[in-house]
Amino acid sequence: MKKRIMVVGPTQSGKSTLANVLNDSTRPLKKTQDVIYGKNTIDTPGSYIENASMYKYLIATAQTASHVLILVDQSRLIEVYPPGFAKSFTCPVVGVITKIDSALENSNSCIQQLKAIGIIEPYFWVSLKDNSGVEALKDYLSPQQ
Ligand SMILES: Nc1nc2c(ncn2[C@@H]2O[C@H](COP(=O)(O)OP(=O)(O)O)[C@@H](O)[C@H]2O)c(=O)[nH]1
Ligand SMILES: [Mg+2]
Repeated sequence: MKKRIMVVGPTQSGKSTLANVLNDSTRPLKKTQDVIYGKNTIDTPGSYIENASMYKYLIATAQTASHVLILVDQSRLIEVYPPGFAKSFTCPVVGVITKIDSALENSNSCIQQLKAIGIIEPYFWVSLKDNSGVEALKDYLSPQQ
């Protein structure tokens, strides 16, 4: 079975936008309670990380993933991830800070969150508004590596 990149994050953190970029697609950004399999990605609902009772679905879905991307939204500081959550996954976990075009003052808090989740660097800083940081992330995730 083909392994895909799983995208995890709270509602509105930019998961579906990032999935589109990783799929070179323009699927409409509609809110969904379902897992969406794209060409290269598994886009998960925000509710899966916003409710502890749903973590088991994230962990089960990650069984077929090549990587798990954990998104932290710089524009809106909220703490949804439990400490050490990265250890729930057997595949590599990658920290991605999204919406870096806004609220620069939050950047240190985003790093602290990723550390508390138990993710090791490098972290990837992306803005999908101006597509910054996307190529570095794509290169890191590409199968040749
Ligand atoms: N300013 C800014 N807005 C973004 C960025 N990425 C996504 N958005 C917007 O944030 C909103 C939520 O994005 P979406 O991908 O649907 O988030 P999801 O709920 O995590 O799937 C949409 O209106 C996007 O256009 C970004 O890098 N910068
Ligand atoms: Mg979405």
